[in-house]
Amino acid sequence: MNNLKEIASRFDTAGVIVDIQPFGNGLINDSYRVYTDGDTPDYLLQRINHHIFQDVAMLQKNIETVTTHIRRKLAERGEQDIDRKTLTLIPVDDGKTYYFDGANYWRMLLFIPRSKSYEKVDPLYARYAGLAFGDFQRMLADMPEPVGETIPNFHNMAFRLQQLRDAVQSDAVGRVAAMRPVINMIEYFATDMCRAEQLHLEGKLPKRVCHCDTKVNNILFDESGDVLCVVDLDTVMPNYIFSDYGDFLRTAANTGDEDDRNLQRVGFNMEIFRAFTEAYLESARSFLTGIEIAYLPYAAALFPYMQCVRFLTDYLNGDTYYKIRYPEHNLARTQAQLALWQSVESHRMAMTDYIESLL
Ligand code: GN1
Ligand code: MG
Repeated sequence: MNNLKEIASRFDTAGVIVDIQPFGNGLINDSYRVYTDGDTPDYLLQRINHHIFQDVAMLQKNIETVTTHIRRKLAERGEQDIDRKTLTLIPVDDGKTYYFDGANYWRMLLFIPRSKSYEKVDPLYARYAGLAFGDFQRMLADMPEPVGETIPNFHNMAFRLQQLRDAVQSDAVGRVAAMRPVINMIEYFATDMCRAEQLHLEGKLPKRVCHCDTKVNNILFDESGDVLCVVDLDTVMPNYIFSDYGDFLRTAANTGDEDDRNLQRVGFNMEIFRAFTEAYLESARSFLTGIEIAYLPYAAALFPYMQCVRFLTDYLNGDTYYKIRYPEHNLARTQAQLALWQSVESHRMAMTDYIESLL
């Protein structure tokens, strides 16, 4: 706490810090809620994982660009309560929005009061989320400055498969033999699942500025269920809209947990799919192309598949990327995402029919 207090004191905050506590359950960065006394706002202090986000200056610049742009859009709409509808970075003395303590990079955000995030949502909240993502993507469509790729090839399926093949090749911790059936299954569908990259190469699929980490717990809701904002802007970058659509469904429409060890619980909830898709199309249809809409069922399948590949790669590499809570955690995650992917695949036709019925 003392060390954290010392770090927090570098930022231009109001009030007296009375407590600092771990916050949230992200798999990459470490977050702490900074409590202040009296009426002054609380803050969120984050240690940025700079092994993963290697260009911290670019990362922070992106978030500044995005939040400044959204702030202006909200003001133009006459939005009240802007501080709860987008993130606010707190600067350090030198004007930068991050602090390097000699070993780690830190940043500070305003803590958004009276907000809630969820690991699961009902169809009504899925609907609100669908509207919010369409709106978020639309707001980002005319940013004055480009945003950089904070993690190059982040949602490039062909690249993720290459990383898996490299991990299989080196077999760093001797886990490959036991995983052969899963690796073979992944390989069998590899060409199909790289369809987005293929369409892009053919000039048929655009990249747009997307959030790229639309896990359901990255949305803040207010007391009455309305969406306040989408948080965790580290991965905002140009990508296929499939990323935001698919990663939301991967988390919100899973009847089990991302790392469920009881695979009976894992499955794809079509009710959440329908509510989210209907709302997303309501708010994004005006700018989506026919190909983007036609491939939404593919996007729903792509993200559990990609996450399965990423968890498996980390498992084979000896758990160097994601935080784990027990030794076989990445194995459990791999199996749960595999089960989810298979469930999504069994609904592909029904998804396509539903989307056609909306058009
Ligand atoms: C990571 O940071 P967090 O926990 O919201 C990961 C996502 C994965 C997710 C899986 C930078 O997200 O891409 O989908 O874990 N973020 C990064 O839960 O790799
Ligand atoms: Mg997160």
